[in-house]
Amino acid sequence: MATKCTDYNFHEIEPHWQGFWEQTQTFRATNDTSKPKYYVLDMFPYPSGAGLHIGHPEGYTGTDIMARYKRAKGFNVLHPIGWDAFGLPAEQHAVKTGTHPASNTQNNIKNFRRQIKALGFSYDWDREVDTTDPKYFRWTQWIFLQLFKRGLAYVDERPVWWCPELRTVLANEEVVDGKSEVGHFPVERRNLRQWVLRITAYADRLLSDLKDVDWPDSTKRMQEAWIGRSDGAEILFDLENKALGQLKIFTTRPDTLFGCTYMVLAPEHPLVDALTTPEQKPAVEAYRKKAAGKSDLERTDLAKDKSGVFSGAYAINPVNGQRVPIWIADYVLMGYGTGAIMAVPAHDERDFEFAQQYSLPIIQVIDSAGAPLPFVGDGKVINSPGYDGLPWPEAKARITAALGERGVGKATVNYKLRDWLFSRQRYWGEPFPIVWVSEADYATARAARPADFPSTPVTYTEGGVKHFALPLPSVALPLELPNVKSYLPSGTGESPLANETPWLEIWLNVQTGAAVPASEPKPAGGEWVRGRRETNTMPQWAGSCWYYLRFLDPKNDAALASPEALKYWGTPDLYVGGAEHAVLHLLYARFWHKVLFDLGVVPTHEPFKKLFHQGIILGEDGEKMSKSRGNVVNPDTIIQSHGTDTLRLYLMFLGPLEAMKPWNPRGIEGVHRFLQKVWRELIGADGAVNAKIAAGAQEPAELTKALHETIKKVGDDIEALRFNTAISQMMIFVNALQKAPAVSLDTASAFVRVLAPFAPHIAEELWARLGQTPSVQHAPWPVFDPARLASQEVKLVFQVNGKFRGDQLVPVGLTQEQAVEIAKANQRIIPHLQDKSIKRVIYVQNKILNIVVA
Ligand code: ANZ
Repeated sequence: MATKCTDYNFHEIEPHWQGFWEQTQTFRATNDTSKPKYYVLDMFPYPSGAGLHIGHPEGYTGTDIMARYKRAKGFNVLHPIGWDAFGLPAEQHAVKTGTHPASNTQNNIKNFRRQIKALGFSYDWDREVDTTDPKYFRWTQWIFLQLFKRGLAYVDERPVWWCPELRTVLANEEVVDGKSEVGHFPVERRNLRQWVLRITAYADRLLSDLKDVDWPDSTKRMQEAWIGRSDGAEILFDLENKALGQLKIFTTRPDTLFGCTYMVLAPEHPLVDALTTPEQKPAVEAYRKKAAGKSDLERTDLAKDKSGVFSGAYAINPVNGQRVPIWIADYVLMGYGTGAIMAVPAHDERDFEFAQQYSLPIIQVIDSAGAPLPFVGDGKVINSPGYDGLPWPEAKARITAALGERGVGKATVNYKLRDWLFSRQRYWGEPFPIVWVSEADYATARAARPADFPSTPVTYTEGGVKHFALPLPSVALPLELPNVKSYLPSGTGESPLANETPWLEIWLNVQTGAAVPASEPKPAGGEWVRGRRETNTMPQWAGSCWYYLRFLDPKNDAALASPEALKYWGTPDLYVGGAEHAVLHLLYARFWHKVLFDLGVVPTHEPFKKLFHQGIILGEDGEKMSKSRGNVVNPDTIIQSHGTDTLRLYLMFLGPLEAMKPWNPRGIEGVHRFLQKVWRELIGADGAVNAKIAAGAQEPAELTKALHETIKKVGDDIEALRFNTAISQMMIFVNALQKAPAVSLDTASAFVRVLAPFAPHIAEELWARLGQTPSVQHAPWPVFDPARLASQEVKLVFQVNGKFRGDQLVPVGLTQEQAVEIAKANQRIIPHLQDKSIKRVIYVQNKILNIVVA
């Protein structure tokens, strides 16, 4: 049923059809395996207190157009949404106000849901998920248990980034330029016991499987760089003091061994103490202290001055027996390779600077054809007896092989990728399903459920006592968060959960995972052990690592999703979200997916076949939108003033989806007028169908041709996510519609179907008024007749005031008006027409369009 309004009253139309969709559950996805499936996914939002940002509806509109289009093309479409709702801001709010983070989170979710619903997206709201819902995070904990029992989760006392202001540990990825990514607070190094996930075990697959996904090249390259594979060798240098054994280094350039003039150990290297001569001891000690306060970034920054100290000791170069002094310097990191290097100042920039600083010898071993040192380019080996004249890669292979035969070297692969630091000292995250117990109790529990345990126990020692990590059985999940009095972290590195005695110290039933506070007597019956729960929580990345799987079967209590749902829906066919997730979320999710694949839980080895990043929308001033600049656009305001359909069209017409582009209020008026024109062409002043539209009306051939071109172009453009050019084509069609004295009902309704994915509310209304049965969402995509298409395209040159401003492929035989319309929609031309009025147009069909403006 259409609304009663006579003019284009979006205030009435939009809520009306949103209500209709909700009531009739238009977008509910059923597991109808008779149809081909299409799964289109948005990166689900973090429900912040600030509400939706304009970047959200940008990507969401793109996926929504795709979802609606694919439904019309006969696919069974899954298009879900949910909330990535654990995280720091809700907890900081709790610290400030004392309200439980859960209630703050629920309020934010409510607001986000309202805003998203007002945008008319065709989500299946029955499948909404929330990462903080115990029914959801039960499976996050379950996945952790699978990682745990496969030996992919362990604890480690390690130097981590500690942020005093946030009072938490941050992952490498959360530290940018020595500051926390959230809040930009300074961070420092601290040794803390942490949970770590062995993502490095998957480094090779994470790298090589990038070839199997259709992702933006830049994102693939970022992942490659992050994983950072280096092919080189580990080489053993004898120490001059034979009693101390050998020194192992990692190098990517064994071919430069003859140019090694000194060695460097990281200040934390375990051999430093033993190596250092008594005379050098005070200097080395002082240097180590100083280095401890610096970040890796500061230490390896090429721009920083190099510093170091001589250890007093010497190593022996395995290729020529030369004595090489051993230095200690912080530009060598303990966390990479072996924490020790052979320095080749002639061919490495950092070594070169260091050698100059401390007057160490420099020996050139690669021919630089006269280029100055350091020379890091390609060349032939020189000054290397036995290898001279060889191209360096060949010398690398031969020297590595020769060292291998003598047992002092072997080819090695190194990765920049570090294991994933997976614990946070916070309240508002998933609790670990782990209880720390004694060795004897661990043995008891392990005997009861051997399948749940890793082959090597996970342990840590504190105050001489060894603690063993006992996994809860999966039947005991979810392990919920206790209520606490204070959300403030302790500041010693322990989370607020550490203050929670009834929850924390327990008697645990080893079979069922049932718990009783330790303050009570040990329960009778069954096997009970005394333990302390893990107090860290999981990082925010955990819940978003697998949510795309939960949407397949969100209410399943027996599994994260049923095998049937996993088989039918598989993984998203299209995943759209911000490029800022290129290495974090997108790498972690790939890791978990591969583990689930190895476990036989999912049938595919990659989670996201096709990925697309929407571009950032800048403020009107061309700057990044930010509260402080006051250039933030709130979607609610536009919906109020111009309606959702206008906002949706506008966001898509602003430019290519992937492009970074500034907000432009004038453009809103433009697309709004377009929708008004669509209304006027289809609906008469009385609110009934425009009198020129009739079943079987004899419309001009031009119009029929324009329709078929539009059906084809819009369909092709949607498939390729080129929504802006699809809209230009619809504008061309509507101009033809305007000129036509008569229009067949078939043509009018076909156009409404083409418009529907973009501006679904007005399309429903028009569809109903054209006498069709709702909903247009159930109507198939119109079929174009290739015979009616323009046979070819030509390149049309655009000039403004006689100056070349761009060109574009267009169908042959465009009228002058059509050509002008295309020019007005062309991103390269728009700036030249802005704020100007068109005085004259000179048009040579199929060749050139010159627009004269003043
Ligand atoms: C000798 C050499 C000669 C090197 C030469 C480079 C050029 P990527 O490609 O990043 O893996 N290196 C090894 N371990 C290091 C550590 N813990 N901290 C700082 N630097 C380290 O770089 C590997 C190269 O970085 C290695 O190869 C080593 O220097 C240095 F003409 O060895 B090379």
